[in-house]
Amino acid sequence: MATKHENGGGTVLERQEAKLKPPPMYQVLLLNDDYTPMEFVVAVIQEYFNKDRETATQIMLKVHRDGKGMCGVYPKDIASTKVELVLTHARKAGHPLQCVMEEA
Ligand code: TYC
Repeated sequence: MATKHENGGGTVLERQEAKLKPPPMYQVLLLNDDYTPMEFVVAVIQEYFNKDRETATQIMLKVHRDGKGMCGVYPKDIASTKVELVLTHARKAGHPLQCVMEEA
């Protein structure tokens, strides 16, 4: 990566790797509740977080036991979109499932 600086006659390409910080990443978490069916949660984790059935089941059981669990880590806009898609899907199905993001 380089940036252009005009300097009279020519253009200088200046290195700037050291100035560029990686973008902040966000964990997407599911929260436990007493009403959303386990099977629905497993399907959500498979569909929206690209996990296989075994991994999705383990994440769901961790949420069920511990109250919350991480489904993935993404840049801010992708994490935000996943939260909205999961919440919309859950509400359409009539389930109170909660999905949140927090900086990793
Ligand atoms: N606790 C729910 C039940 O017993 C299952 C569940 C798991 C709900 C994970 C939400 O994020 C969740 N049916």
